[in-house]
Amino acid sequence: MTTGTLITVAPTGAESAKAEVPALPVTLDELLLTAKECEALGAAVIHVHIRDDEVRPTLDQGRLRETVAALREGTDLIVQLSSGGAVTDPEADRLAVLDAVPDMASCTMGTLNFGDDVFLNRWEFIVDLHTRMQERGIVPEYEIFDLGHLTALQRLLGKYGLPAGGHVHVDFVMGVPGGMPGTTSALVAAHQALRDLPEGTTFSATGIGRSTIPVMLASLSAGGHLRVGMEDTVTYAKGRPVESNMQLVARAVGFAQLAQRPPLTTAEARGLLGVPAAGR
Ligand code: KMH
Ligand code: ZN
Repeated sequence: MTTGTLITVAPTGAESAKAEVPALPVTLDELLLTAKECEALGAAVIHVHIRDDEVRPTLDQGRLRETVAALREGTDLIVQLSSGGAVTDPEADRLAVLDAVPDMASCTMGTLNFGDDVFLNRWEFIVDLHTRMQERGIVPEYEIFDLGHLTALQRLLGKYGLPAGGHVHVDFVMGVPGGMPGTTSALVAAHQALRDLPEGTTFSATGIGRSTIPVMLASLSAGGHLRVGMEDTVTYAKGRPVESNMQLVARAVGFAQLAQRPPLTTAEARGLLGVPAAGR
């Protein structure tokens, strides 16, 4: 059954430098303002990476807790912390992200080349993330950068059971150099592979860079949801840098409305994903 559209905003990421992308929200105040404005436009989930005082990516525990608290206080958004961090982050720090007890956390389902780097996600590490999230009632979003990651997810769920909340939600991150391409045919292949996962599994998709729009259109037409934001997209159109995350969310909302699948409210999104109501 086709539903409304879950819109996730990923406003910052760990890859872009503030010096090169001045509109990137990097302070807590900037993140909070972005979060409020994106929620007002139709976003229901925020996928969060944070920066330190030198605007480098950080997984500092105090800052993560402060960020979760501020987003909960200032918005109704579902707060999803990245456990992926930056490619240089050690596993222990990535696991410790869960100590900040967000509503959701990302869980990448395998290792891949990531441009010139390697994004390392060993099987035992994935199992640790999944089982600790089960114990703490944190709902995972499984990040799928390649088709084999869905096979790994099937294995994970078969051996260790369903995630907290009982619902499986994946995000196809497409167009990373080293992962699946951001094309309609790759999205259709990934969508078809979901048949091997529990019934009712939902998916979002995000296309990096110039694959943003093709992936958005393909996802909507396949019944999928959308993740947009400056983590993945810093050029709005040829020769036009993105001015703000709000610009990207507004475009996604417009596409969703054209598809007659308007944005889900935050309450509807909690229902879909199995995330407890705000203020638990
Ligand atoms: N920054 C990438 C290496 C996630 O947030 O879980 C990993 C990433 C995935 O962004
Ligand atoms: Zn991320």
